[in-house]
Amino acid sequence: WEIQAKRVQEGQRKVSYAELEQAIINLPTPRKFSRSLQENENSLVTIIAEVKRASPSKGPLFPDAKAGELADRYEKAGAAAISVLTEENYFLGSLEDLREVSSRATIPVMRKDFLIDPYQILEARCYGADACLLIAAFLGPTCLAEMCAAALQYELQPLIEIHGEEDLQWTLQAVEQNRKNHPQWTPVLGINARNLSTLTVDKEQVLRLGAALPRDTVKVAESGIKTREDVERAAAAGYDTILVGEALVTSPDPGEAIRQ
Ligand code: IGP
Repeated sequence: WEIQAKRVQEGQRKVSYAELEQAIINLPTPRKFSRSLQENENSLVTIIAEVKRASPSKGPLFPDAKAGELADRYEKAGAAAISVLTEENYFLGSLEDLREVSSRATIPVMRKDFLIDPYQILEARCYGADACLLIAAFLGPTCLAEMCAAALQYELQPLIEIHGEEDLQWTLQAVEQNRKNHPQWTPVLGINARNLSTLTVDKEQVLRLGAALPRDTVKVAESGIKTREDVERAAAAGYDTILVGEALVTSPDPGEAIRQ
């Protein structure tokens, strides 16, 4: 499947870049994503719980439910942060879902989409996001570093997603570059087990690449986490946090699934 992510052309923008920049001046400071992920009292890992209505591999998952209600359950059950898919074609998400979740949550909220333009980062901030996903393999080295700079400039913490050795190197470069301007920044780095072209999940890859992530970062294991054993293996491989979507949205009791 081809992701139709395009830079948002000026003519297509309902609101101009300058207007968004103006609008964020009056917004409250975003909630601290990395700090929340690090606040782990006595569980193996912290959890980013995802609001995902559908996926390209599974089709609709919970298409009619209310995003805000699901997010409430996640938060009550102890999730450290919430990820909201805003991609409309494959994941049936929306910026409205992001707004709804963010207006009710007290924990940090991340915009998850195939972001490629700083305009979308500003948009995320306006719809209440505290963090945003940046997919290294999708952006390439130069664009990744630029998007990372834009996110930090607008006070959003990026979760940089890595799939293999090459984009891991791009990520480490982007981190090093951006740390010069943001010495206090604690990078949040995720290894995604799902191959973006084949959609298959390789859990071994996550365990292997996890070892290559720098110490002073928050390490996130993403995709295909379903059982207690998956969680234990991620924790044993040094991950601080897990990102879980499908297993939670399809669970009869998402809150209980998190508590377990
Ligand atoms: C969640 P799962 O297997 O628990 O539903 O996976 C998350 O990792 C997955 O939704 C995801 C994703 C992405 C979706 C990871 N990276 C990038 C869209 C785009």
